[in-house]
Amino acid sequence: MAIAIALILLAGGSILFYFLSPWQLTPLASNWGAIDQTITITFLVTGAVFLAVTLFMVVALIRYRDRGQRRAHYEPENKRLELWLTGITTVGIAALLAPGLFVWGAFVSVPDDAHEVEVVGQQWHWSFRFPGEDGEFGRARNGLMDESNPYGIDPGDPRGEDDVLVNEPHLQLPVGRPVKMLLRSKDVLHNFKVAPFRAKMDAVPGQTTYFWFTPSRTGEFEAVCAELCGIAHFAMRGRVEVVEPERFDAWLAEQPTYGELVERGPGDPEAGQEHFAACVACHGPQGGGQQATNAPRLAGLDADYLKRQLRNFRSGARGEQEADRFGQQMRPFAQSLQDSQAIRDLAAHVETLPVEPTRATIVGDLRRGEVLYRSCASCHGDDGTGRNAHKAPRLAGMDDWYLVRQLHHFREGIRGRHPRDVYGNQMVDMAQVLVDDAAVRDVVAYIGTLAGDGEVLASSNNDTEE
Ligand code: HEC
Ligand code: HEC
Ligand SMILES: [Cu+2]
Repeated sequence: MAIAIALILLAGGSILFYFLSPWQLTPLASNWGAIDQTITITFLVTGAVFLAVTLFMVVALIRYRDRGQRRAHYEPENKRLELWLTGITTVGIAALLAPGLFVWGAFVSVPDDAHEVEVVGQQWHWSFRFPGEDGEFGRARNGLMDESNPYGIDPGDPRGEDDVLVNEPHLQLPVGRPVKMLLRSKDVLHNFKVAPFRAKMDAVPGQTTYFWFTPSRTGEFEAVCAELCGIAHFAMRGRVEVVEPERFDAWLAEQPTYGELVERGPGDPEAGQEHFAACVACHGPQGGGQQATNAPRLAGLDADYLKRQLRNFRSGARGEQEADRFGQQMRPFAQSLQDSQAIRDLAAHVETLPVEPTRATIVGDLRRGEVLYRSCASCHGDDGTGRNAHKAPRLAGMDDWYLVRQLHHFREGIRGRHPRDVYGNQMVDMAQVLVDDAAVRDVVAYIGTLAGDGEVLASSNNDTEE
C-alpha cells in the first residue's frame, strides 16, 4: 500500500512539476514554432504513457495484493492482449515521430531568398564567414588551414577574395530575413545551438551540414556548443545578435575580407619599437616584466593574443571593473595607441623580444599542480607555450605573481566576464577547476617548472614534499 501511495504521489508530482517548474522554454525568436509543437506532442505522448503505466501499477498493486489464499496464474501467451499492446504502442510511436519528420523536412528545405552564413567550429570556439559581394563562398579545405589562413580558404579560387571573415564568436544577423547556416568543423564533432531559435545541428569534420531559420525579433542570443562528449565544449560560447537590416549592413561592411587580410600582412617590428618606448617604464626594457610596477612580461606572447588584449583594454572589455586596479592602470596606455596599424606593429615588435627565465616567487605543491595542469594542457599546451589555434596564450616563463593574480581575477569574474571578452569568458569557466587559493598556487608553481621548450627546469625553491 505504501508503494501504491508513493507511485500516485510520483505521478501527480511529476505533472505538477511540469506545469509549475520555472524551467520552461525560452521565448521563441525564430520561425520555428513547429519545433515547439513537436516538443509539446512529445510531452503529451510520453506523459500519457507515463501516467498509464504508473496508474496500472497502482491498480495492480491494490487489486492483486496478497490476501491469503490467492495464487498467481502464469499466462505466457495472450494473443488478444499482445495485439492490443502492439497496436497502441505503434500508434503512440507514430504520433511521436511523424510530426517531427515533417518539421525536419522543412528545417532542411532552404527557401530561395535565404542569405548564407558559414559557421566554423573548432576546439573551442566559433568563427563565421559570409560569401561577400559575389554571393558565393570561395572553396575552403581543412588541409589548407594554418595560422595565417584559419578558414582554409583556397587562395587560387577568385570567389574567396571577397569572403567576409568574422574571426570571433560574435555574429550579427538581420531580423526577418531567412538565413541558411552552413556548418563546418576543423577537428571534432561540434554542435551549433541557439536555443531561442529552436535550431541546432552537428558540425562534422569533412562535411558541410546546414539548416535555415528566420530570426523573428531583435535581441542578443547565446550560442552554445551542444556537443556533450569530449573536452570543454561547454566553454564554446558565442553570441548571435539580431539587428535591424541597416545596422547589419554597416556591421558587415566593417568586417575584413579574406583579400584584405592577405594584403595587410603582419605588422612592422621597427615601427613597433618606437611605440614600445611608452611601455618600458612599467613592463621593463625588453618587455621582461617588473613586479614593482605590477606589469607582467610581454616577451613571449604571440601577436594574436597581444593584439586582442590591447583591443580589449581599449574597448573596456578588459580592465574596466573597479576591482581590477591593475587593468585600470593599463587601459589609458592601450587607448593612447593611434590605430590598429600601431597595434599590429607593436605586436610584431614584442614577438622579437627575447624570452628569458623569470624568478620564481610562488611556492606550491608541484605534484598537485601537475595533476591540476592536465586540464589546462589541452589549450595551453603540455609545455605551456600556448596554442594560437585555441587562442590560449603562453604561460611558461611568464611571471608567476601575474599568473596567480589573473587566475584569481578569472575565478572572481574580475576579468573575463565582459560580454565582449569572449575568450576571457572561457577562462572564467576553466578557472573554476581551481577550487581554492592553494590550487591556484600549486598549478602556477608547476607552470614555473615548464621551460616552454618542452624541457623541465630544475626548481630549487618549490617544495615537492607534502
Ligand atoms: C603604468 C604602467 C603601464 C604602462 C606604461 C603599460 N602597461 Fe601594460 N600593463 C600594466 C599592468 C599593471 C598590467 C597588468 C594588468 C592586469 O593585471 O590585468 C598590464 C598588462 C598588459 C598586457 C596584458 C598582458 C597579458 O599577459 O595578458 C599587455 C598586452 C600590455 N600590458 C601591453 C602594454 C603595452 C603595449 C604598453 C605600451 C603601449 C603598456 N602595456 C604600457 C601596466 C602598464
Ligand atoms: C578551453 C581552453 C582553455 C583551458 C582548458 C584553459 N585555458 Fe587558460 N586561457 C584560455 C584562453 C583562450 C585564454 C586567453 C583569454 C583572453 O584572450 O583574454 C586563457 C588565458 C589564461 C591566462 C591569462 C594569461 C595572461 O597572459 O594574462 C591564464 C593565467 C590561464 N589562462 C591559465 C590557465 C590555467 C591555469 C588553466 C587550467 C586550470 C587554463 N588556463 C585552462 C583557454 C584555456
Ligand atoms: Cu564543441
